[in-house]
Amino acid sequence: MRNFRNLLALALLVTTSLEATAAPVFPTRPGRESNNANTTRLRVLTYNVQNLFDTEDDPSTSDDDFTPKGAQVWTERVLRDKIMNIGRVILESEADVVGLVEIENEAILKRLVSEGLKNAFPHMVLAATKDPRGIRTALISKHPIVSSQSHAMDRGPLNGRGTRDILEVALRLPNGAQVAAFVNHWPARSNEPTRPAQRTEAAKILSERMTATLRSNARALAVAMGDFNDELGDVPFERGMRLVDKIDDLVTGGLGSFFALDSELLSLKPEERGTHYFHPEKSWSTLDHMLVGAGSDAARNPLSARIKYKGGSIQVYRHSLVPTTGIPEGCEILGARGGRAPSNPRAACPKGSSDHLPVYADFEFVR
Ligand SMILES: [Ca+2]
Repeated sequence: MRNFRNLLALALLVTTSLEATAAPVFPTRPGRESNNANTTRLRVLTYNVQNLFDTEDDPSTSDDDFTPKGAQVWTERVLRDKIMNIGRVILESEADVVGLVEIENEAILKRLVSEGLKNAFPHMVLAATKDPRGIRTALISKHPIVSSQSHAMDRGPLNGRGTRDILEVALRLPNGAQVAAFVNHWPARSNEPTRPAQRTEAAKILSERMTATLRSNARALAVAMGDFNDELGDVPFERGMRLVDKIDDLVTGGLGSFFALDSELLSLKPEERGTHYFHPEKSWSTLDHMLVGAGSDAARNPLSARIKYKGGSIQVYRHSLVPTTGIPEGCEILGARGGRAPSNPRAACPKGSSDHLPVYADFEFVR
């Protein structure tokens, strides 16, 4: 039954994902999940898993590098290592909900869950995408998914850009608390002068969608995560969203204001709070974030949301596969920029996971 429901959830999203559905994100009927004494903590992890492609050529996308004969010599052996290593990172993190970035398709998401994660995450959903390489955002969860929407990023400066949808997922926790999770992968940094404007538009879309969900669900907590390809002080966050300095400021900021949990890490050195290392400049960037917003009831009285952020819990997760250099490594062949050695392209990838570090934060149920 559980597998059938997963398939149904995926099928529903795949068939409806090209346009956001008009259905309410949260149905009004209360959940029937029983309370579980072990689930008072909700750990949310966001992870750009860097090019989780299968080994098959999809003729409709530019995935050709990631085939056994492609530039990345993407063999089953390499892929198997990558799946198991990403699974190990996620399992060791003890996360309950994971926002994933750079997932090629439904089949590879299912392999990650069944092989890498030993089916510990029975609920999953995948966004639509207009990315030329076909990569998508996704979410996996130990808690039931109530509904999901895939928000196209195709207006203003994003029109014709061909980027990843924002995935919105409604989750219901055992105490009935409602969480709306938004998984993002904004356009990459590059020298193209229009990129900041594209990401500012992405920020506006995210802000609007979070606000709309919180307006209709005053008791919900909204959590946005993913790879935003911007630092918190960058223009897209400054102009595209209304961020407050402290979580308590959400009360006065009200609906439409958001707090970046990783603001709590800004006093750390770049190498301590960085999530991605840019080899050409030998510098760290913090591109992966977690933002929260609260419905109007929760803003007036944060306890009414029945779930709240555990202050100080956010951290960049330095998992057991990170080398002693502190710089995370994936399974790509990148030459001087790390990864697999080009001299032996068919070799396995025993330590590779991703060039991004994951970030997690804890929330507490209020019973
Ligand atoms: Ca493929």
